[in-house]
Amino acid sequence: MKTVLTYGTFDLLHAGHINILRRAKELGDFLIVGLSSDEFNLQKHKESYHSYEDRKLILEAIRYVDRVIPENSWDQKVKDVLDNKVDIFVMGSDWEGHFDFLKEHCDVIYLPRTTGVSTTKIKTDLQGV
Ligand code: C2G
Repeated sequence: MKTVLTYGTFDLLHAGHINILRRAKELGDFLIVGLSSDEFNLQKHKESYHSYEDRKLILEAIRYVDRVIPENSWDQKVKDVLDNKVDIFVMGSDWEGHFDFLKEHCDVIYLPRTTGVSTTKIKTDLQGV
């Protein structure tokens, strides 16, 4: 069994999120998502609309996602990869190169971001609606 791991906030779920989750799952058999906690989001200078619990509920309803674990810090990835026997780490191309340190533990693949959609754009477009 080939285990894939990815991370994110996944707030206001959109096609870009689904595209990366689908493509990540296509690379293996079991997809684990490290979901940013509300507290960690603050470290990423992000504030999500949905709580961690709701974002987790939504992710767990997606056919591509097999397990959701909390992402509480920048420093947990190596442990997560080892603890979960991860074969492939996947992130969108906006993170190209940021996680190459994981290459000694697993394959690291950056997939092209879906253009034209983002949580920030959704929030901006809906302002004043
Ligand atoms: N993504 C994408 N296309 C978009 C928007 C997002 O492919 N139009 C991808 C991102 O590249 C990322 C994933 O969807 O791989 C989740 O995106 P976010 O929820 O914005 O997560 P991010 O803030 O990038 O958090 O430790 C890693 C961080 O937790 C990543």
